Amino acid sequence: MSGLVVLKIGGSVITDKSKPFTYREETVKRIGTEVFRCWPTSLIIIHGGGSFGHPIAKQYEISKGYKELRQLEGFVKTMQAMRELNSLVVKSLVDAGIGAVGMPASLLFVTRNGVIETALLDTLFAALDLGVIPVTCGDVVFDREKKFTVLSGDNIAVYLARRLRAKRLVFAIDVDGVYEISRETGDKKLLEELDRRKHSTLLYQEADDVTGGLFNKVDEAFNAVNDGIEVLIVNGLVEGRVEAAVKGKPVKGTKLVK
Ligand code: IP8
Repeated sequence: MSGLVVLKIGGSVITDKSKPFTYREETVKRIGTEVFRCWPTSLIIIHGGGSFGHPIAKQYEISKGYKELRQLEGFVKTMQAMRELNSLVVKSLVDAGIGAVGMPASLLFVTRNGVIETALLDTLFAALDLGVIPVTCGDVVFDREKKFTVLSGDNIAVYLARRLRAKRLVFAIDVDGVYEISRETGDKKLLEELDRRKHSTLLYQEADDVTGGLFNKVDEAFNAVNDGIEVLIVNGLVEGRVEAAVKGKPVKGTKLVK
């Protein structure tokens, strides 16, 4: 699908991560209007877990897989929280005038040791074919080894971009891109371009996310870069950046390069 763009919107953009279950409706509606202006670009949207999915998944240690009975409660509660967040995101996008269809990832993917092994993508393909936007999310999923795990929206975004041969993969996060932080002075410099070698030398802030934060996102995204997909990381909290990135126009952010 040569014209396809995959857009991952971070949980820190769509929720306030400092307060459980705090949805940023106005932000998602504003991103929705930007996405609306990208029509007729073929698009898949994936969003993160933010203050809906991560606190519960962390509390019940869902990423470790099934160890004890009490985790089942955490598994279903995390799934419930992500369904709720997915519905809220889809509603805001529809309010912005977009034909958006929610598809929680727990129904699309089965993993083995956290890696996607089965992807049931018929409904996603049908939606794309119809010209409506599939909206999936990081989620708890069934896992063939661990019984269950957490599948990050970042991994889903890279998987779909590679499998569907997208032309561009855009990550909307809550800062301007990837920064180089000086070990001596602590000064921060936004990297307009980042290659894998440099990535392995950078200091990344310790992630509070159960799925590994910015390091995991960038590390995983280099697999898409290797496949020739353009990968951009932009600030989703700043008006206009998502639109420019999806359209392939010049934009402040970090481009991953070989
Ligand atoms: O925020 C994680 O997705 P991410 C989803 O994209 C859950 O890493 C359930 C915590």
